[in-house]
Formats: sequence, C-alpha cells, structure tokens
Amino acid sequence: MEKQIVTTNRSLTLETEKLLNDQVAKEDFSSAYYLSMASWCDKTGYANAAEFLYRHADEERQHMLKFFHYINEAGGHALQAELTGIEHNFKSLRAVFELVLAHEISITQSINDIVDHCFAIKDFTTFQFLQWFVTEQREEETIARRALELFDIIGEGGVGLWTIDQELGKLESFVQNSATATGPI
Ligand code: OFO
Repeated sequence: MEKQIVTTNRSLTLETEKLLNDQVAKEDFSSAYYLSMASWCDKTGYANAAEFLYRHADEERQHMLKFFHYINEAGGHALQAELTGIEHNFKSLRAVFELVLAHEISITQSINDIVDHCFAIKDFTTFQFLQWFVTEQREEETIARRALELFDIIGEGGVGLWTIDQELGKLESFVQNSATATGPI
C-alpha cells in the first residue's frame, strides 16, 4: 500500500493552499500562452519578438515553480494544472502585445487578491512570500506597456514593423534602465 505522508500541523490554511494552487495554474497558463505567442512570432518572421517571448515563457515557468515549492514547503500539496484554451494564432504583432498587457494586468489583480486574503487572515509568512511577485508585476506591466509604446512611437508603416521587432528583442534592458531611475525592480 502506498505510504501517505500527511502533514497535520501547519500554518497554511486549506483556503490559502487552494488560492496558491490556482495561481500555480495561472503561471503555468502564462508560460504556455507566451510560448504559443513566441511560436506564432517565430513563424511569422518576427524573430526578436519571438526570442523575447521564449524567454518570457521560461520566466513564467520559474514563477510557477516558486509557488510550487512554497506550497510543498509550507506543508501543502502543489498540483500540476491541466491546461486548456491556449490560442495558437494571433491577428498581428501588436495584438500579441496587447494580449500580453491585458494578461499581466489580470495576473497583478490575482496576486493582489491573494495578498489581500493573507493579510486579512494574518498569514504573514505567505504575505511576505508574495511580496516578490508584487514587485515582479510592476516590471511585467512596464515591459508590456513599453512594447505597445513602440508601435505608437515608431509606427507600423514602411520598415516600421521590422524596426519594432528589433526593439522588442531589447525590452528587458529598457526595464533594467528604468530601474536605475526609480529604484530596484
Ligand atoms: Fe508574467 O507574471 Fe508571472 O507572476
């Protein structure tokens, strides 16, 4: 018979564990979503945007693993999500980055909701764990907004899309530079 390891004494409530596992699923979905966008950009000829999105998909998997390890270390059970509903085709390069921004804003809201919950029930350990994600979401939204600004500043006519693609490959360095001005992110 399979041995069951049950952790009876723990601070993590079942409700918080469920919220954290829901976030595991969201981070996993983010990774798959960005990987799918990367593939579309790759086959459509936007090589630099594709490279950025491949890196971003890897980052989201790391976010998922942070939640995974935290749940298990806190005495819970991290669950691998079942993913469905990944889009494979996109209207345009701009549409891809509009979706990235909308998605990141929804992730910020989701993280804020868990932070709010942890504060309300005085789970300050999980509250503190989540602070890394609070800061990270500021960076994630800045990157996505910067991407959309490029379309407005450069314009999509002529060699515009080619130039935008070059700049999309350097998005992380834009955020690192703005960190120097506004404090660490
Ligand atoms: Fe793109 O954000 Fe994860 O957390």
